[in-house]
Amino acid sequence: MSHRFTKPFWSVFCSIIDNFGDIGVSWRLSQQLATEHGIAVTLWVDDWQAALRFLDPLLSNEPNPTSQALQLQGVCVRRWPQDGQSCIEAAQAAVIVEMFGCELPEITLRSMAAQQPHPCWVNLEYLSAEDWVAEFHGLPSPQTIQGADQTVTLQKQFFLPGFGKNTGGLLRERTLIARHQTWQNEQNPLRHQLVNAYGLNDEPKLWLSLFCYPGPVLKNLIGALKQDTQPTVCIIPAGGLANQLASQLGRPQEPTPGDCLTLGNIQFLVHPFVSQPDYDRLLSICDINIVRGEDSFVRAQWAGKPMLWHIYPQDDGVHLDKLQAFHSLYAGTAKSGSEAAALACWQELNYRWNCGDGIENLWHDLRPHLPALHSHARNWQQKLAELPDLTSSLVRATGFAT
Ligand code: TRH
Repeated sequence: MSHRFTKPFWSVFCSIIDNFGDIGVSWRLSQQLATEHGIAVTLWVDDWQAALRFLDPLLSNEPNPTSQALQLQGVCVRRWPQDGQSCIEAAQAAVIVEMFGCELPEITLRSMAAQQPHPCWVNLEYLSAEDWVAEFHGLPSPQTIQGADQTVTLQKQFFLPGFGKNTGGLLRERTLIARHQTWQNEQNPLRHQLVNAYGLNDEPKLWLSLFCYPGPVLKNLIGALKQDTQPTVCIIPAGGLANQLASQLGRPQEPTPGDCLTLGNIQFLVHPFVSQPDYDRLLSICDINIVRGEDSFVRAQWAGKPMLWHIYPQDDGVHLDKLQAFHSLYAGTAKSGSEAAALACWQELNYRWNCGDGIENLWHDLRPHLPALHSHARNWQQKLAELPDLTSSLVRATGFAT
């Protein structure tokens, strides 16, 4: 497919359901389209205040409280079209990306139908390691739009991220693997900066980052970690998760960035919510990353370090099928008997933990397997990096390859 647009303009629509996963992925994609593919992108977000909170670590100035748009790193971030004019403007794009099946404004749809040629329309879906992803990736989904005087059928295309070559792949910036290499070469000084910043007395032996959902899983994890006999640090973002941790440790006050909470041999360092690149650096220098949702889960894999994944829980329990699909794929690439044994132990722990069970014994059993898990995580990172990255695949699929 080729396009008449010389300076392509894309509209990316993001509805922020909860947390920062939806905006996290949408921002990453938009930014990569702009900086690596020279595409003019407008990212439309429905929850403007949540978007500002997420982007805050990247902003040099406090945004004007009444503004509805900002220009950041080559991306125009705008408040979801509120009036007829901006709905029409949003539709004047060469490509419309609907993130995670969010519903586009009615006027935008009608305006897309009125354009010749119609914009290319893509629904970028959530990530899953399940087999059906390869079958559904790229399929068209005809949409009937009722225009002013006629009915028009637009083709919406499914674009499904995934771990295999017949999927849309994963978001990966061009320099990401090299940046991890650099951070890991500088791991000791980078860790030392944190030791100094938090005034720790001992150099910890084990470094963890912790970003799971609040609730019983945190309690079960703390129950397991507190048995550790060597000095451990666990870096946790300020907010709901750190508040639950503090209340479980019997601290009356909500912790703030810079606080350090101690439990036996573990020191929990309360960290500010940092920018995505700074979060990548944190993942790079930890021994185990405990991540969640979609984006932090993918970023932990790019860090090439062992991880635990708290999958986004769904009421109908389908998340456990998704979890097991990923386990099979990940553990299926073990390169030695020791990696296979490590991954069997890891799988059991990660599954039981996601089911809300206690994991004290499993955590104890996992610890000697860390070197094998690390070597597997590095191989997995390299294997994934052989696939095309999601943004390049999307640009190609829409006919804008440079
Ligand atoms: O936001 P998440 O919990 O999960 C999402 C949403 O809940 C979404 O509705 C759901 O559908 C989806 O999961 C499956 O977690 P996730 O995806 O890891 O997103 C968090 C983002 O925040 C990610 O881009 C990483 C980023 N982040 C930072 O930039 N700085 C930080 O300090 C931390 C801890 C995270």
